[in-house]
Amino acid sequence: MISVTRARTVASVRTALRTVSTWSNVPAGPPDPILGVTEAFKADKDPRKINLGVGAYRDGDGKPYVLNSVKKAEDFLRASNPDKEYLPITGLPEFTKNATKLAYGADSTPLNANAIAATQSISGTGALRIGGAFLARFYPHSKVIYLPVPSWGNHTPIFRDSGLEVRGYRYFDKKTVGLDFEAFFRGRGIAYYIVVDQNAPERSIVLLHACAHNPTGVDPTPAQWKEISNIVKEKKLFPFFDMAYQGFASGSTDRDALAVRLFVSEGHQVALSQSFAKNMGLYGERAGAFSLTTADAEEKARVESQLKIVIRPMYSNPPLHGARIANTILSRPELYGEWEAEVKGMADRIISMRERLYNELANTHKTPGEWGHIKSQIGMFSFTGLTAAQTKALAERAYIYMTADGRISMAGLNGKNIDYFAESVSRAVKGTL
Ligand code: KET
Repeated sequence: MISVTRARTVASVRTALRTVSTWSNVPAGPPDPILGVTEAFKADKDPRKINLGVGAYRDGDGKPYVLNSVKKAEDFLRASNPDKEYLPITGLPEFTKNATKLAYGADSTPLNANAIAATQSISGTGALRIGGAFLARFYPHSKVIYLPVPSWGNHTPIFRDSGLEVRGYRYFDKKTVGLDFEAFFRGRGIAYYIVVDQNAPERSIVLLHACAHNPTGVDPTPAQWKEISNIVKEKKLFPFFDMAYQGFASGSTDRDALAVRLFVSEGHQVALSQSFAKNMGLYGERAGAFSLTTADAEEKARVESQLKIVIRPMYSNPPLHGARIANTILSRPELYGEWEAEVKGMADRIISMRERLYNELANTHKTPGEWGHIKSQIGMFSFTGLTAAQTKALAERAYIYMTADGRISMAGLNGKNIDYFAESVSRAVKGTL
């Protein structure tokens, strides 16, 4: 037990420190719009609570899911007793080779595989950050990047911190809960939305979600991608693809790479961010890749030399384990086959939840409004159209957590919680919660 005098001394030192501390002027920042939802969920003690905030897959019992192909790859790695040496600055060379093959296609003609400059990255976020920093330093034509509105909440801070100027292009139409058709058709055809900002300078950088657009779940059709490619070409824009969900949109990694492969075959040079967080369930392992298509092997070598100079002062070199797991799966045919089936299994479970949620909302509970978008949207998320007030009420009165824009991670729903969820949403919409 401490004495009264000692307690007083401690208290007065604390008060003094508070007034003189170097950090006394640091303002408290807001919680992260996505990861902050997980913090609020964890703090909630109600057994009925549901977390539909962060995009992380859950199995039919609501549990985090470690893929069998990942477990087998880890067994294989353990048996091979690998060392823990530093990786090269750009990571595990076989991993980047196999990761880019997954994105651009095994038959990468007309792309010369020896002309893809690539580096391992700290998952998709790290890939975007490296790409942003590289473009800010070396893209000769512009420092402006256009993001879809809305986009993943972290895109703006990533590119702003990379040294680029962030602007938005219209993407989503709140009225139809689909692609912004008014913008699409105004003046000039279906892909007009990319340049809907008439003042968008030629040669700006434009960020495109390769598949499973986050947060809207609304993707262009193949024909619309072709139009977008034409406009990008005409405006001489530079396309930067964020592919965080390859396999999650359709269940097929090949089909989900359509946009990237189309752009390459149409002669575009592209930048690409890849993540293995979602499609291999390697969230915390932070396995990803950043790549740029270049003219030839000599140019690739020059570009990679500069990627190293960007990366080395940031984090020196990337972590080993996740890249080893991903590479083992990508390079061993028996694991690759099992992984592809598991990706499809995850995508299919999400699609079945969409069907069921639609039925519950529209038919069982006769929820006011149009709910067809729950079924038509693609990928991990549904952009429900719920208002900020409704999402707040759902958290406070039904212990259901989602981002304030009404996005739900469909993977957080399962046979056990979907009825409670649908009923609560219905009551929130009717104002009876
Ligand atoms: N791009 C997009 C579009 C994306 O949704 C995410 C993650 C990432 C990149 C980066 O993921 P990484 O884990 O760095 O490979 N999105 C989910 C998680 C998060 O916000 O960090 C989410 O939207 O819930």
